[in-house]
Amino acid sequence: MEESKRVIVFGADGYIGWPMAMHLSKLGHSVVAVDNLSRRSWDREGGTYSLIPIASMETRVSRWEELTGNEIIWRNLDLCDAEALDALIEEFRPNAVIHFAEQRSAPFSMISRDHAVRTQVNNIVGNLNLLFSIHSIVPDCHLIKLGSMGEYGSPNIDIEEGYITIEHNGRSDTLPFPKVPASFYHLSKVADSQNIHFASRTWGLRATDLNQGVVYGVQTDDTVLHPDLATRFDFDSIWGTALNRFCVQSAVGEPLTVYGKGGQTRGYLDIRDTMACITLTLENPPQEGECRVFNQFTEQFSINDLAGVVSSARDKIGLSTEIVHLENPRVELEEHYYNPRHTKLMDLGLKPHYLSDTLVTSLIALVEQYKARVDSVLLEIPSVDWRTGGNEIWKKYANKDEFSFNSARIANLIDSARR
Ligand code: NAD
Ligand code: USQ
Repeated sequence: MEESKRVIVFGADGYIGWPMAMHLSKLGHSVVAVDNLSRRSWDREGGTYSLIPIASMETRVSRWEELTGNEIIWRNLDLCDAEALDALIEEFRPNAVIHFAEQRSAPFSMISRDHAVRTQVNNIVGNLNLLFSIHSIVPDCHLIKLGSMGEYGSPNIDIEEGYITIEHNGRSDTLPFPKVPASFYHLSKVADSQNIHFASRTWGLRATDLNQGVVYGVQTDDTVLHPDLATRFDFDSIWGTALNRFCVQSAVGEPLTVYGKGGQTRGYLDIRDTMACITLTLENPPQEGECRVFNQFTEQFSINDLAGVVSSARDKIGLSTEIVHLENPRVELEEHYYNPRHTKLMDLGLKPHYLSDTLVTSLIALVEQYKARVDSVLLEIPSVDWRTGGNEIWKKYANKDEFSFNSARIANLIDSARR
């Protein structure tokens, strides 16, 4: 193993943060797990939940220590609380921090003005606070920040890893790659990336900005050790990714909801590869003043590809699946060129897992195990409309008799979204 490091994982109660905290603890690092549990309260607010039951942070940490003998220090803290953050950084003086702690749903950020403001304030202020704490207390600390491939959008040229050399009117420069994101959530990530780049240039901060694709899978070497160590699996139209939703829709006999033409293409990676990418990033820190950008994904698929893969996996076990093309609630290109470079993590030694190998054995089997917990209303509600927000579309569909929705439930969802 590499030398042991003091690492703070921010967002450690989340889908990726919890497996990451266990993984680093198992590797012998001193791990502090931090979260303000906002994700659990956003679930309560919108009536959503993880398909796989998840334990409290206290239970997770004590089960982990009991089973493995490895310690994880747990702290409930909001990154937007600058004073508390400074005190935490002073107390642990980390060699590296891994920052997952953001509102991460594009549809959530498009529900209303309030949701857009909450998303951008939470994400941009939290990240900025962290930059200041590192600069003033532990200037050599390596910031590993989770960005998103969606920051780039889908330009009609190859996407580079963070920077592009441009020749213009006889002169040339290497500049941050242009970004044209498609939600207020993704825009918050672009602002974070700019702030990190600025802090590196100005203060000499060491940073790695990981433009991650869509992550799938819930089984790592550690999450499978005990049900108390499981990580979350979202399937509703606010938090569930298209792939998760397709797996659940097919399990309960609902059609797969492809938005628009389905040519929307994105990068994807297995959660075990997320663990590997971040570990490789941690073990290979940047120089003082260097702001590295890695495009973190292993394969790319269109939404039609994903629907096809899920439906043929179900066919193999004798269950047929219908695919429907719904009017697209998002404003995005539905057919486009997509060719992002993603070699830097491979160069550091990443050995990818592939969706075709894990879909049936892992994802589909697991969803089958928990399908009795699915509330179909959460699958059926059309996602938030980018043009009108969430409240409007929920109201529109709740009033239509031909939809098989439970209207009392929908009314509750609308009320809580207004709050
Ligand atoms: P998640 O919502 O499951 O976890 C995020 C965690 O951060 C939650 O537990 C939440 O309570 C916490 N949090 C949010 N704001 C906080 C604050 N101000 N202070 C302290 N804690 C706070 O999300 P995830 O899927 O695990 O994603 C983790 C990170 O990776 C996010 O930044 C996300 O944007 C990024 N990312 C995720 C994916 C994906 O497919 N899941 C893909 C690309 C990038
Ligand atoms: N889509 C469907 N049907 C659905 C749900 C979504 O066709 O039922 C489509 C969307 O219109 C979109 C595509 O699937 O074109 C991807 O949407 P998604 O919900 O699977 O994922 P996205 O909104 O892009 O967000 C997820 C994570 C986010 C992360 C991002 C990585 O929620 O945190 O940043 O993936 S990336 O896509 O690279 O930006």
